[in-house]
Amino acid sequence: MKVLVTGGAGFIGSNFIRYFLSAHAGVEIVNFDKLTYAGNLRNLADIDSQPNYRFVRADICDADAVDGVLAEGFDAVAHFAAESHVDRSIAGAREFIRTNVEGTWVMLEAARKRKVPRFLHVSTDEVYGSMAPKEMASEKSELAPNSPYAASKAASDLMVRSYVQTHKFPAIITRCTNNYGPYQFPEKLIPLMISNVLAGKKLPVYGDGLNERDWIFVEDHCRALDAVLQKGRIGEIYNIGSGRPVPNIGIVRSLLKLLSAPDGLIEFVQDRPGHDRRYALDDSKIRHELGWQPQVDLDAGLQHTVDWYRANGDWVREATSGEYQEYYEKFYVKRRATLAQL
Ligand code: NAD
Ligand code: TDX
Repeated sequence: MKVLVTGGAGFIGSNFIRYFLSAHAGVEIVNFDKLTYAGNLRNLADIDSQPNYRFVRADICDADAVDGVLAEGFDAVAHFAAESHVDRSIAGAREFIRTNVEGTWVMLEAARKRKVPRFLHVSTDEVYGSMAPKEMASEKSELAPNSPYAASKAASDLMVRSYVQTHKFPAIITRCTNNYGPYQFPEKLIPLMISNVLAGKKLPVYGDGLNERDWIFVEDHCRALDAVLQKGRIGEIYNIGSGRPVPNIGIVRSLLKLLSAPDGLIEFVQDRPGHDRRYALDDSKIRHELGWQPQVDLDAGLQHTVDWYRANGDWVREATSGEYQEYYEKFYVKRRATLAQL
């Protein structure tokens, strides 16, 4: 199976590539990524010289670049590339519209022309908006996005749907809850809190800290995506979650405990505008239909994540200083040139 992964230098994409290459023999992956601030090729440093993996630096909005790669022929596209941080979408939504909406359309159009047999669109629970206490969103729930990020993802989901309906395009949509784990950029709640504790900084908790998120360990998400890619039904949507929403303050206190740091580091700060109170998903469809279920419980996943950030101080330092952005020119290009000469 040859898969084009977009956004593979980001958090979930890089975990997916590592997982997919180790889970299946004889597969091939091309990683297509623009390397925005969120793209870090260091995430794949351990596999970037494997012969069944290749990186292409390009923008999904560049139709010629996308078509040029798809011309090679692929069995599937796994489309992760997106602007993904809610706070950045509040500061400015332009890139979210460009990459998430226009970029997804470019991908769909190119994949349709090249007759790609399977297209996995990786989306989010945020498209359903905020849930009331005890309420859970199923795949049939209405879309009610509240942030510009969520609205851009909902728009991309609807564009995918239109290609399925109009062009009989073979796409599947997944909507997952909040991911955490190794290689997550320290702007998102869990890696930000861990790296702030390690740097002796305060932990900014928005509002009253009682907003709930349903955290899933990134490898469980990758396993779910693999199952959908292999066995999911074309035209369907699959929710993916862990079934256990937790208030943010609970997560922050658990991290402090694991890091043996005092609660006094917590600082309640001004709330995020339009801050969704609660995300919760009914994911019984993927569990029943594809036999998937999460394998890593929250305590074990948080422990593993804290251990990883502690053991990878260089990665954290480079991610925080911006040094990681030099990795492509300084190391990746050179290493590939050396390998090509051998
Ligand atoms: P991320 O921000 O860590 O990575 C995004 C990647 O996309 C980066 O490598 C970046 O360089 C690349 N990219 C951005 N714009 C691009 C463009 N125009 N062309 C090519 N590449 C581009 O994101 P993530 O957290 O890994 O999320 C991946 C996908 O999963 C996104 O579609 C996101 O909406 C979705 N998702 C994320 C979560 C979560 O908790 N992080 C949960 C559910 C769904
Ligand atoms: O400094 C912070 N303090 C804080 O209290 C940050 C960065 C976040 N928060 C809160 C806001 C949210 O309630 O923590 C919660 C999680 O925040 P984020 O990590 O920014 O994630 P969220 O906004 O929930 O969105 C995430 O999950 C769904 C991903 O960023 C999205 O890409 C994904 O689609």
